Amino acid sequence: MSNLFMRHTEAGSREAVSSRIIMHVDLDAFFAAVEEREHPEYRGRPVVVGADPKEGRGRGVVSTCNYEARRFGIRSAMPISRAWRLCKDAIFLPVNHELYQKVSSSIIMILRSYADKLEQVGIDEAFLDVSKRAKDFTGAGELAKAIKRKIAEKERLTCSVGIGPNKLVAKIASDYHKPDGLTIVEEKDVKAFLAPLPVEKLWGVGRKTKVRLNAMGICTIGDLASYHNAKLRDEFGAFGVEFHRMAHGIDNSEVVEEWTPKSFSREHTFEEDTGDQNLIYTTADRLFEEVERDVERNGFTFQTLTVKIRYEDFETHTRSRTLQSPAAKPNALKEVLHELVSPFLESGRKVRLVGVSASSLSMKAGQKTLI
Ligand code: TTP
Ligand code: MG
Repeated sequence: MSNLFMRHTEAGSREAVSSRIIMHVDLDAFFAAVEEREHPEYRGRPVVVGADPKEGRGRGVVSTCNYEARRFGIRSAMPISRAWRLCKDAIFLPVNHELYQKVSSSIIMILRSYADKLEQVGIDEAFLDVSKRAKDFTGAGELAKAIKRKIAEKERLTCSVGIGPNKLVAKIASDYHKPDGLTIVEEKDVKAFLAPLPVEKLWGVGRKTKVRLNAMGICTIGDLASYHNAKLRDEFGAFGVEFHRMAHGIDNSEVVEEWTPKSFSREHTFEEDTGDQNLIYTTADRLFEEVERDVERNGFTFQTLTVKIRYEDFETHTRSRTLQSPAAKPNALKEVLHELVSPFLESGRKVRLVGVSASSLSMKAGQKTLI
């Protein structure tokens, strides 16, 4: 297959564009799989990585769990107490970030050796542009099998791979068959592949957008693709137009070599809901110091500071401030932090969780390191 094909542009003219072959690789049950690898005696048993369940009294959340635990209905981000009730016999483990980070770096290095261009998008996933490496989609499938073999051999882990003509399709394809999947969607099959999938599989369609789309009678990506473009624009503005393009499987975004994390954040769930303002401020200070250290260590500066508060009834709010210059002094930043926290405490409501995040990151001058 030639890597050149003719595309009809929106203006109706024809232009030659080079077709791309993009791969998305996502590790299966990443944190839990690493733990299983380190402790072969856990194999075959449900494993949950996250906060301490404290026999059902634990107040944090599940980071992830293996597929055995998923059979009990346990999922990422679920309260750990609920996970415990769903499967008391599961093996509950704390998050060992340092270890997962090490494994992640080694996997990214393996992936890099198979790609023309690689974009890491999270701790356990990456996009690979393999247009030059693979002659066609069949060749890309062989490449994916070689990658899977290499990861199994070197890191004793499995991953799921999606291959498509762009990042959007590749990402949806890698999620299509998990764990240990390989899904190849050629350009000619894109619309048929996407059509039956629920709309929330598309980028940017979160829970609220899904509800609005469903209310308009749009449940599948196929429904969205055949919906009036103009009506979508009326309802969602520029996003509506983008949704329509995505529903047709169009995505021209490049695989960008240098991935920059969007933010660094930390949060803390109190042992007991608290109205103790002193405790809330000192916890926010500690989280802020940890976040600042992460930002610094990874060679970034940040400009936006966000505080998250969850009240005892789970109502959650955030408040942000964008600073004029990124290099403010730590003490001045703490003042900003306290100004962000204080309005949340005025009502006297008890607080369950406090979180701090730093975003609008830029690379420090002269630095070229990535996580
Ligand atoms: P994911 O790739 O979303 O999940 P996963 O690898 O555990 O499982 P899957 O087989 O479905 O891909 O996330 C990668 C890691 O990021 C995950 O192992 C743990 C962490 N994580 C959290 O800490 N909290 C979360 O809410 C999610 C979704 C992930
Ligand atoms: Mg994963």
